[in-house]
Amino acid sequence: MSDKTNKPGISRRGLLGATAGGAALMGAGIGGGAARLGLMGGAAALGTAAATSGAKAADYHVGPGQLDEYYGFWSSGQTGEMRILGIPSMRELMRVPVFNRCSATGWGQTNESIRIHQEKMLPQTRAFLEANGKQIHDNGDLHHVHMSFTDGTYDGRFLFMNDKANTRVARIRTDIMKCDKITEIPNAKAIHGLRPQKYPRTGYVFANGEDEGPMINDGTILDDPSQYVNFFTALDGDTMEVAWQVMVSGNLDNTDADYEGKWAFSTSYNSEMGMNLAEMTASEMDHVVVFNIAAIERAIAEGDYIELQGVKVVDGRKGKNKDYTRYIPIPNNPHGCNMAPDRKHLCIGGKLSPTVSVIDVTKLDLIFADDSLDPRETVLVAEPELGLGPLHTAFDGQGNAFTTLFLDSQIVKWNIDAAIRAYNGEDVDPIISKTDVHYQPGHNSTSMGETLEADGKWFVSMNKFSKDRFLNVGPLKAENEQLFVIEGDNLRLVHDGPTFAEPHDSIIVRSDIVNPLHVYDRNDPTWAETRRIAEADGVDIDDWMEEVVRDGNKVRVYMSSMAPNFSMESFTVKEGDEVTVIITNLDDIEDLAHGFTMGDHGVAFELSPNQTASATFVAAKPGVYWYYCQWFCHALHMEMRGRMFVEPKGT
Ligand code: RUQ
Ligand code: CUA
Ligand code: CA
Repeated sequence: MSDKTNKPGISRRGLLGATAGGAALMGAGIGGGAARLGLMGGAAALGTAAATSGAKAADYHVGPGQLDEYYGFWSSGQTGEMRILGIPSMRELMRVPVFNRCSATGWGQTNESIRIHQEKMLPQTRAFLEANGKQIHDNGDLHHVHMSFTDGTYDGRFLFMNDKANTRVARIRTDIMKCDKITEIPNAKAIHGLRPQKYPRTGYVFANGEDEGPMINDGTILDDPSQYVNFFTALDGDTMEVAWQVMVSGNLDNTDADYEGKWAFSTSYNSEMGMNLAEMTASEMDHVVVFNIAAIERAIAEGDYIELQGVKVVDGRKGKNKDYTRYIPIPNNPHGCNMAPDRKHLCIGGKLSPTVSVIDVTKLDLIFADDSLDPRETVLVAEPELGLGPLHTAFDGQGNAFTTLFLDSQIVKWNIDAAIRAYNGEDVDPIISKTDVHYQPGHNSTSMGETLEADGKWFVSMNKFSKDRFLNVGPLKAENEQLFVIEGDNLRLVHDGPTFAEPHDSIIVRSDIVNPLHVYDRNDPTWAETRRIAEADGVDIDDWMEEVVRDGNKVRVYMSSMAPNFSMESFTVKEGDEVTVIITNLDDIEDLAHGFTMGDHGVAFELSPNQTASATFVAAKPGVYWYYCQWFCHALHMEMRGRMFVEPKGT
C-alpha cells in the first residue's frame, strides 16, 4: 500500500476513515430523518461559499418555440423507463418505457413489445413467470443510460441501459426512440454498472453483476458465501447477445471503458464478499478490477473458458495468474468509475474514503506484464482528498473534474494535473471550488463529458433529496436535479428540476448527433412478426383493413385508423374467445398519433403515424364494449370509437 494513503485525516474525515463508523455515518445520512439531513446541509454550508442562485434567466432561457442545444438522456431508477430532456431548458420531452409497463403506449402489453421482452429471456425465467401468471417482468431498476460510440464519441445509433431488478440490459433505437432489445443476462445477478466500449466503436457493452451468488444457482448451494462468485458481462451491442463473461473476486458496482479499446474497469465495494454491512465495510481497501479485453478474447479463441448457460466464461478471479484481470486496491467501498476525456486518467470515487483515486491507464500494461509489481504503487498517480462521500466524477474536457460529495451536499471542482503534482509532493491544492447542491448528489453529468468531445458548458447534479426546495407533496418527495452553467472556476445554478423516482444518471448529447424519424417507416422491424401473421391470414397490413379472421377460438381483428375513424364501427366475437386486435395507423402526417383502448378490458396502446400495433385479450364477459382512440387526434376525436359485441356462449 502506498504511504500516500491513510494520511492522518482531519476531524470528520478521520471519523469517516474508520470503516464501520463511516458506514454508520453514511447510513445515518441515507436513512436519517429531516433533522439529520438538516445537520448535513449545515455542515456543507460551513465548508465553502454557496453557489450564486437567482441567476439571470436570459442566460439560459430557452423560449417558447425555441429548441434546446442538447438532448439529455435520463435513467429513471425504479420507474424502469428512460426519459428525454432538453438541455438547458430541462424540459421533459419524452418518457420511453423499457422495463416498465406503460399505460399510455401499451408497452409491456402489445404483442410487439412482449416479443421484444421474450426474445432474449432465459427459459427458466419464462417458466417462472408462467408459474406466476405473467408473460414478462414489468418492473425494472434502470440506473445507467449510455449511447453507442464510434472513435471515442457518441454516434447516435443506440442507447443502452441496465435493469438491476431483473438482471437485464436493454437497447433503444434512437431513430424511433423505442426499445428494440431486452437481453436477460445469464449467471450474473443484478446488472448495475453499464458502459459501452468507446473505441474503436460499440462494440461491446459492459455490464456489472452486483449481487453475489453460487456459480450454478439451482438451490444446491445456499448460505455458503465461500462458494459465491460475480460475473462481468460483455454483450455485443449490435446483436445484444452475450459475447462472454468473466468470473471475478468480490462484487461489481460501476464500470467504464478506456478510449483505446484495451480495458474495461469495474469498482467493487464488497471485496470482502461480506453478507452484511459490517462485513462489507470491514476492509480499508476494496478494489478496481481491470479487464484486459484482448487477453479475454484470446482466452475465448484458445478455449480457456467454461461454458455456463450457453455463455463462455473466463476465470478472472484473484490468484489465477492469468492476464485476464488485475485487481488494484482502492479505499474504501469505492463507487463511481469515470474515464477522463484526456484518454489517460480513470477516476474512482472513494465513497467511505474522502478521496478520488486517479489511475493512469497507460501504466496498466506494466502490471499485466510483471506480477511482482505492486499494482497500486504502479498505476495510481493521485488520490486527492476532496470531501465527504465522493461518488461520481464528470469532466469538462479541459483537465478539470467535478466530483459529487454525497455527505457534504457539494460538488467539488478539481484539477487532475494539480492532483498528480500534489501526490508527487508539490505544494499545490487541486481543489478549485466547491458548490452547494440541494441535496445529497449521486451522479453528475457534463455536456458531452463522457466523450472526447467534452465541451465544459453545462453541468447537472442529480440529487437524491429535495427536502425543502419544492411545495410539499406528501411524505414521498421528488428528487432534485440542478442545472449549472460552468463559468470559469465556478458553477452557477440556473435551474432546479424536480423529478419522480429516481432519475439516477444522465448523459448530455449535442442535438446534431441525434436524428429521430418524424413518422415510422412502414417496413419497421418492430412489427415484422405481426406482418407475417397477417400475411398468413391473407391480410395486407399496409392497406385499409376490415377483416375478422377466426381460427378456432382465436379471433384476429384487423383494422386501420385514419382520423377520425377506425375502419370498423363494430366487430363481433364469442364469450371466451382469445381476441387479437391488429391496427395500422394509415395517417402518415407528423404528430398524428391515435390509440386504441378497449373499455373494461385493461387494453390500451399507441398508434403513431404509420405504426402497426396489436394486443391480445380474452373476451371473457358477454356484452357491448366500446373501444376508442385515446390520443387526441381530431376535432371528432371523441367520436373515434366503435363497439365490440361479445355473444354469450352457446348462441
Ligand atoms: S450508481 S449514485 Cu446505480 Cu449509478 Cu451511483
Ligand atoms: Cu384518433 Cu383520437
Ligand atoms: Ca468493502
